[in-house]
Amino acid sequence: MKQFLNFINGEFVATGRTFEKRAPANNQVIGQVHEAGQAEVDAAVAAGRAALKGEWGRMSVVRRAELLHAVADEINRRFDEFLAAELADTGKPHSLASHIDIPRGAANFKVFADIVKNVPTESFQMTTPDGGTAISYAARSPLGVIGVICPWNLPLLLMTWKVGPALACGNTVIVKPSEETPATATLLGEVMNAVGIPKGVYQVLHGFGPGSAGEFITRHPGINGITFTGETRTGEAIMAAAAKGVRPVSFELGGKNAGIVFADADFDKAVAGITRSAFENCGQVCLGTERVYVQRPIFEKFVQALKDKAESLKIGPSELPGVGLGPLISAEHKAKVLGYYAQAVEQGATVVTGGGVPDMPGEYAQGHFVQPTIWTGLPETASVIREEIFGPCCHIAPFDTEEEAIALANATDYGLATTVWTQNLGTAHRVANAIEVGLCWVNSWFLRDLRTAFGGAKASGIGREGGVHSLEFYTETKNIMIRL
Ligand code: NAD
Ligand code: 6OD
Repeated sequence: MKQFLNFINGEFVATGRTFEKRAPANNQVIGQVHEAGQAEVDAAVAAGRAALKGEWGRMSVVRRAELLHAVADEINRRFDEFLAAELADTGKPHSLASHIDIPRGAANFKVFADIVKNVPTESFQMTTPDGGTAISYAARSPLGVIGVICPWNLPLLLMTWKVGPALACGNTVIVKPSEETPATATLLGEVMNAVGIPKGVYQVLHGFGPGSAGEFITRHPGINGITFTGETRTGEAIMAAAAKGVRPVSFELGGKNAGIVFADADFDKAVAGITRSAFENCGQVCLGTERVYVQRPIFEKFVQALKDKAESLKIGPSELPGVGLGPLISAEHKAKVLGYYAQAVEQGATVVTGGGVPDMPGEYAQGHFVQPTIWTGLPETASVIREEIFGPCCHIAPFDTEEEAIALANATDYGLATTVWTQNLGTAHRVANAIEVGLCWVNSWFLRDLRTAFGGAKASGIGREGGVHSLEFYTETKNIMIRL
């Protein structure tokens, strides 16, 4: 049985307190995860602080960047191992993990190493009150030991999206992967040792949130900042923990994202785009579209086309050729999603397609598969329109005017992402500017340029990461003024 150990100060550490990791596709136990407690958190924080004072703290940015390139190269060299680990943990389709999760997991190190190496800081010259001259310049230093608390939906990608810039800026990190997906963060420990990242720079502690590693990390006074991706409610708990000591937080939280399709959109591209945004990764993408608004002249045709697409998705385990929809992550999450499927019916939805559990052969009958599901006919107050489900489902409603579409999209506490489909440039710009989100895609979805700002408005997050924006969180900027 695979053992998922903690990675502390360059060593793999067993604790003897274990919990099971089960495969989403068949619910079989695939490993034992060693839960970290307060003692392991204390040890990791001490090692992280020592590394800041050692070779890592003295290292030039050029050398750090070289090492991070080596990390990316080593992930790519061991691509198949990372892929196998991610597939075993998540059950997602092979094509998805091999094209998105693992390549981005490696790229996150190279991109931020290059950004940090090449981005200048500001400098000003001024005349002093007595007619002299003073110059100011900004100097960046690392924040310190960063707690990186991660979700399970894109485990390697979302973890390295934070670890890459944190290390590029000279910090040390303590990663708490989701209890559902311990594998790739652990494997990355081997990579760090192999390429010569000093001990204590990258560390991994396994466990849960409250009363476990997550809470112990976020409460620890030796943690200088916390970067978190996960549910908004969890963010509230972490923010309360971070308040003690006034530690900064960077939060990427939940969403209830709208897709808006205008009648003038390229119809086939819009259908393909919303198929991805509603069903990719079995709907377990924070940027996913669970509310779709379609302009009335094409409403019926669009609903039929999306139904056809949903019904053509092949459901199955990672390795099934052509699979488009894998399982949900866990039995608990399956119960939550099916609970929403039931509520939609109770609240009067027309179920266009899906709404239940597919017939799966053999061992996969025990897996966490659900049908891709489309509803129409619900009032905007319905729970499946208001609350984040994080499953392969969406409600489609018609709209008449641009103003109505904007108002519908904005009528939520969340503000993460929107995808807008139109061929009218004016409509695209007006709508994109009026939507209250951190990310607006036009005629596209989840298209990424890592130099750009990424994050959520309203209850979907605090702060922005990506490009130079990551530097704002992962460094302290000091202004140095010199009177000449
Ligand atoms: P979650 O909030 O349940 O858990 C995330 C992590 O937080 C896990 O590692 C968990 O163990 C830990 N945790 C839980 N309680 C904690 C506490 N009190 N203190 C410290 N750590 C704690 O989220 P999840 O179910 O893993 O992920 C799904 C959620 O993440 C969805 O809401 C989704 O929208 C969101 N998400 C957002 C983004 C984004 O970029 N905005 C990206 C991916 C996922
Ligand atoms: O692409 C990224 O950098 C990113 N943070 C994606 C988030 C996806 C949410 O599920």
